[in-house]
Amino acid sequence: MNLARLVGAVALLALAGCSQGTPAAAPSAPVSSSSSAAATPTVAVPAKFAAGNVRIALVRQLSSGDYFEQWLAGAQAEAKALNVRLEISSGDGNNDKQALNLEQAVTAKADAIVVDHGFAQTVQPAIKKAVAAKIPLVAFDVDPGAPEAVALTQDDHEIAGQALSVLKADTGGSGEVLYIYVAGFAPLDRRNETWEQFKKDNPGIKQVAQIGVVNSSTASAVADQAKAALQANPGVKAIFAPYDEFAKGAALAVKELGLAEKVKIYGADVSTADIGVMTEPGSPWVATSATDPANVGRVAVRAAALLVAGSTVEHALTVPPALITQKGLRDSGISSVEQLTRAFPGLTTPDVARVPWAAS
Ligand code: SR1
Repeated sequence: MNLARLVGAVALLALAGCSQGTPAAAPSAPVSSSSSAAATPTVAVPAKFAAGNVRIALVRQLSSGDYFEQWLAGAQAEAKALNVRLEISSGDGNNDKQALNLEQAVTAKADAIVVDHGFAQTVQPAIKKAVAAKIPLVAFDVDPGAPEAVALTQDDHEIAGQALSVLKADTGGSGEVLYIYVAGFAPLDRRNETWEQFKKDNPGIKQVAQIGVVNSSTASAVADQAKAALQANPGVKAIFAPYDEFAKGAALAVKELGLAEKVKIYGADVSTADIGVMTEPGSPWVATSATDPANVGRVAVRAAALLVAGSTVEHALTVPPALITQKGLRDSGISSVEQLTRAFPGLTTPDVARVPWAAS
């Protein structure tokens, strides 16, 4: 992709950049900014890292789906770069199993623990044990309930807000909407807060049905639910689906019912497969707001590594999203997350939990 095309891509995709809550109307050209410039190490590698003696336990609630696979790939790449052993477990959607895995990480005296998703009531008791055992802990997308832990999130209010800004522009702020949501997942709960406020601010928007399921085959389960909901509500013109597995399921339902001209989808997250779905001919998925999940996985491991080294890390770390539209993707010929992150350096956040002894 040449430079002129990249500049066009930036304008077309309306990248939110690094400023939370402020879609960049006129984003800067896609050259390295100070936040994305490669940095050379400023301090020596701590002995424990140099010796390969650092173990970080990654305790996951979920592992299937594009988002979670990309996130893990980023975490593994960062662990390799920092010479850290990443000990990975997943509850595979079973919260009790995740809690048990977390207890085991505490018992095994990991040097640090990253908790990836989970329900507060099932992980907080074991997080308290980690804190009592002085094991540093980073909690991604789950409230750790402990001020000693670092809480890492994406800016979920902004994710919902960006997608809904396109829904509002497309619908003129009125019409029947199908909403996809499952309560209890912290990022979805935060996006739901924005949706609730959006409905208050836009009384012409009518939520006619709510569906949703999170399991190991979320997209196909949601597709079945969405088909039924669309058949029961023929006036629906928009679907708010703020998780990419929801959006993929919704897209499948809309296409199978032959409604792609009439019903548009506003989602969250991005992957190469998602970009494929958004850009295929006749796709109803017109906008998504997303971080680069691999970058977020990298940030989680960096934050944990800093804590192991005794460095101070802010209690709350937030990764900003970018607004990505179907039109922008098509016009700029972007077909993969790799191309997307090249076009948008703001999707990579090396200054969030920067590790001073590592090159970035
Ligand atoms: C079931 S929770 C799914 C969400 O977790 C991450 O925050 C992703 O953005 C995804 O949408």
